[in-house]
Amino acid sequence: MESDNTITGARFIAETLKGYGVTHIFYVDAILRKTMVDLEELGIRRVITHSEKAAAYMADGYARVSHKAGVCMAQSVGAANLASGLQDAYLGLSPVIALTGKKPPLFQYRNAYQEVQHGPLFAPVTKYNVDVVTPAQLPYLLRQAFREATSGAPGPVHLDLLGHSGRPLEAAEAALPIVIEESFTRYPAFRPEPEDRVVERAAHAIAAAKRPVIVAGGGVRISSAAAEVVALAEKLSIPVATSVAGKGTILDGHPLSVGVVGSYSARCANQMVSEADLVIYIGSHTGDQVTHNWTVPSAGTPVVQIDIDPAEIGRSYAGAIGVVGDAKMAVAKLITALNAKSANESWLQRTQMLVGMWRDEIESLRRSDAVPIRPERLCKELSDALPDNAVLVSDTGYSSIWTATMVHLNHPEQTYLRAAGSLGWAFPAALGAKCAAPDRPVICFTGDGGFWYHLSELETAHRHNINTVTIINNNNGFAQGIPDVHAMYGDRPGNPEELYRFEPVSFAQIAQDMGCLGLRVEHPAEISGAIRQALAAERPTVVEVMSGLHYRAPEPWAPAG
Ligand SMILES: Cc1ncc(C[n+]2csc(CCOP(=O)(O)OP(=O)(O)O)c2C)c(N)n1
Repeated sequence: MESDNTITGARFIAETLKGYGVTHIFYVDAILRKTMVDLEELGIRRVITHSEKAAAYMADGYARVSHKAGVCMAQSVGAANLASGLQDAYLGLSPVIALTGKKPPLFQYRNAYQEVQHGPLFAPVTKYNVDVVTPAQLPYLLRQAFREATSGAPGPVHLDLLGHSGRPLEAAEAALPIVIEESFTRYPAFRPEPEDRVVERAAHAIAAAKRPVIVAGGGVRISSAAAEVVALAEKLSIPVATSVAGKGTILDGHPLSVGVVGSYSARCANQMVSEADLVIYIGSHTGDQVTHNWTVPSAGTPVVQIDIDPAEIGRSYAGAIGVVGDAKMAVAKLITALNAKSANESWLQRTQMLVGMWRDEIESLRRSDAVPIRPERLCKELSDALPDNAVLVSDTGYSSIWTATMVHLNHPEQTYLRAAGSLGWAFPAALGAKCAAPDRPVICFTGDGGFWYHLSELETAHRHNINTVTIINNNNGFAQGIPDVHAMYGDRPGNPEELYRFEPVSFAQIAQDMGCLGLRVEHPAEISGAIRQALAAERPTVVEVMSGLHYRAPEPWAPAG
């Protein structure tokens, strides 16, 4: 599609976003106000949020579910807030395009009101971070923004627009050709295939392994490679662990599934990966969390690593056999290169034994009738009530551990998204996810500490009919750090509770007051009914589940020494 008529910058930006398939943008006024008028005409929803960070998280959740770039915006003074919201997208490899306004050159270096340098704020959280200072740059830099965000390992980009709200660019009239490059309207923009020779080398190592384990990372979701990963596992009877971000690659009930490995993990997954004689990482950054500080597996364990980014190969496990390419294409090629092999029975028995022991250990907790409600029981009820096509969006900390280890995904169409570490991410991200997939049930799982961050977005959800279900594991405080706080006090007198306890507040009541549905659950037997009522409500709903600060999530298993 191409035209070279003279148009306003506003029209150009709006039509380009439309052409790239953007259906919603998330922002805080005042940015591109003239463009907003064109966006309305083109049917793009303009979602004003209550903070720039929430806007970035919404764009992130939108991008993770839509497989398109998410767009967020802020004026000059909002840039720092917006940048802070890109940290999770950067760590989670999510293609978010951030647009900000920046005061013109004659305002620079003379104490301009409300402005610090934006470049350094965005540098650590973007792949691409540039200024747009004249309308003629708009066509090639906006196209480049989509190109950078959606290709290779996806990630956030930032365009700093001339004028504190971008007005000089959007008001200008110029010959601005609108060129939509189809490949970059979604991600992965391209699916590079690995070379035959490296596939053969990896296949040889996999065929020779006696105790192989696959670790599927977030790259499997980015590449939509889950079916291929499971097919590879089944062809050679290889057990599959996942990172938290990779959860959902294989059904939790699959006989080869060993659960989430690393620091937020199922004991059996860490045991299996530790005992492996070959670990096959697929789309995993092999960072501290998925490897439990590089102890699982131990250094020196042979590794095959499939990644789209050559710089990742061997970063943590020296000498890794690298397969560089898109995960879906690479695994498909590996499947072709490998002959089916009869299972190593003793390795499969070991898998079943360790998984069985872990399952037995947690099952009594998942069925607990305790009051206050145990999070494990909440997760079991959530697993049973989760619709086949649900998107489950989890916050970080204990919320990540509870959902990663205790929620069982039973259907291949279910999607699991997790915060890459930012407390409070999940609720706005879930709203963005729902904008991307209005026909899918979107359920957020968060603690009260996480929910406090962006609870004002309940108003946004109500205003835009973004009907998510938010389950709050409400223990009136920050549970995860409690043992450490008490360890720091030791026998010394003082008030450790001041460091983690909040005043009791009814989130269900707050939700009601903001026009949403609020349900409060105090007994385990009521959880299922409340979740089902929330899913049927067709309103933004908060299900506040009264839990306890003293409940501890599973500690990671680590090898001796
Ligand atoms: C931005 C940010 N600040 C601080 C933390 C550290 N942190 C992780 S979990 C947590 C407590 C979360 O409390 P809540 O959401 O209520 O869950 P709970 O532990 O009580 O289940 C904190 C403070 C973080 N991950 N991110």
